[in-house]
Amino acid sequence: MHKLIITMVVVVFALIFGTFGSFQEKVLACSCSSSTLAEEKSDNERLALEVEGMTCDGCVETVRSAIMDVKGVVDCHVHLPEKTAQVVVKKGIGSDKLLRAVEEAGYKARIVEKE
Ligand SMILES: [Cu+2]
Repeated sequence: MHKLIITMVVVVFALIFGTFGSFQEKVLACSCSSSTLAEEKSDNERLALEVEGMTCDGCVETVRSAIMDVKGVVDCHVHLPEKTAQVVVKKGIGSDKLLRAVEEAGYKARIVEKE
């Protein structure tokens, strides 16, 4: 009789732990998909442009707004002393669009670095 009770207790525990096991899997699966979302958020790439012809802060602002107007551009920092523009774009955005935008604003640009 005691053996039967012990067996039943073991079976019940096994069932509980079995359920918990799949529950944990579900929780893990959940956190996995949320980390995929986080990766989608950082699904950007950085481009460094060398910009020719900038002489003052006005130029910097012109170049910056020209780049920011390009669809897919997330962020842009233009540095006058280094004559560079650090641009964060959504992956898959052609860098030629950025170069064209800068040229249309009256400056020359080329890609110096791509991560
Ligand atoms: Cu200027």
